[in-house]
Amino acid sequence: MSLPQNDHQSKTNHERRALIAPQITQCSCLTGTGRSAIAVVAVRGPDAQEVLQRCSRLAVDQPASVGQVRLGHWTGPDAIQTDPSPATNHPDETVVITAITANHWEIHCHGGTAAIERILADLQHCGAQWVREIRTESPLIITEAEAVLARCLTEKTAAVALAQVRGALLEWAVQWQSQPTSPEILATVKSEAQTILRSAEWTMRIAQPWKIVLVGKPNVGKSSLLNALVGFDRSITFDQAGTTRDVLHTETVIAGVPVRLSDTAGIRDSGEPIEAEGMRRALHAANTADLVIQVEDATSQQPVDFFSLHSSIPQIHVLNKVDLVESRQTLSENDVATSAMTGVGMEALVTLLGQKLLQHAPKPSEPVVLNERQHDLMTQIATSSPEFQLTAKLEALIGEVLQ
Ligand SMILES: Nc1nc2c(ncn2[C@@H]2O[C@H](COP(=O)(O)OP(=O)(O)OP(=O)(O)O)[C@@H](O)[C@H]2O)c(=O)[nH]1
Ligand SMILES: [Mg+2]
Repeated sequence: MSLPQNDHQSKTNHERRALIAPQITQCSCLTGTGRSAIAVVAVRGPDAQEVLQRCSRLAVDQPASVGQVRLGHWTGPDAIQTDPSPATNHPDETVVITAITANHWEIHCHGGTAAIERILADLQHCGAQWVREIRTESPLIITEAEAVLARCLTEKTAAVALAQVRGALLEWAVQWQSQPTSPEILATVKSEAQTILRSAEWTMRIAQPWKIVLVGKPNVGKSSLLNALVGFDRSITFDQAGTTRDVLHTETVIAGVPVRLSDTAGIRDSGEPIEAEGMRRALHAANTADLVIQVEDATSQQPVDFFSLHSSIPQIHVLNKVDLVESRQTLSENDVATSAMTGVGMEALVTLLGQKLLQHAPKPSEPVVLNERQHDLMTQIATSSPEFQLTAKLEALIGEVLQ
């Protein structure tokens, strides 16, 4: 079998990877106990590649590169690699092999206990140490990313955290840490740090749902729109102003982003104490939202009049009940005409919501900051003076290696 060659790796690359791989080669089953369709066995450490080469053969004999997913056969230790049916005690097992890094491999095999036990036994025979859970001597930057990844709710957000677990930000910091500091290097690092910070508002909160709040006058169709967005009757809707009294939440996913939608009481002049409290809560929810959907009634004879909220809060204006009007008013690019009743315009609304939610999202493989600590250090790097101690700040960003 052919696995990635080490000869292209510079010393820096090798050192970088050593930061996120255990010092001895270890193997472990990552999937839970009990039977399942597929199991995943991980091998990590300095001899991971060699151990795999002794036990398996790729279906296509071309070197596998990091990130590739390759079909292969588990032949067992030191079977004759050119013989498709080596005379071992076990028949070949079909597996899928992928290199997460040069020192970190995953074997996806049949989920039955026999296949898992055989693979783990073969790996141990070749010198890997079995552990219940592979604990790496990871620097803080990696363990922080692992903690965020564990809380991510969608594939899109998890992909961003996973890239950091695999070392995107670590590699960025190690790469510059190993360079001699010169004015040119400092300028490049500062500029790259500023680029990383551009997505910080998005990346620092990927483990929490984005707060989207619907506000508007009574009876415009806020609750109906929320129900149409989530696909079930979460809120009571009724042809009477003042139906919704409190703030009502429901969670869903829009464009791969987890969101918490909040329906609120309609805003109008009212002396009724419960309704007034509902309106106070509605405005508070709107002013602390990540995105506000302001709803107006398309049948209203009054000129369209949206509330003025804090200017930093992104907003979408929705003209609802368009099924009841003959001609629509002209809409700007942040406006959508909908009918919660017939579904007209709902797709456009979801598309616009997705655009707003993903406006500052990074590409999944980009280095990003995931928490306040990383953000503070990146800000110091991005705004540093020429005397600034770049290496020390990058070291602080990487953090101590946790045993
Ligand atoms: N024809 C039509 N009727 C709608 C539409 N959206 C909502 N309605 C109706 O309008 C009435 C009010 O809808 P709600 O969703 O309860 O309005 P709301 O804004 O939540 O009202 P409050 O909770 O009182 O503030 C209900 O009878 C709905 O069925 C729409 O797009 N078209
Ligand atoms: Mg309502």
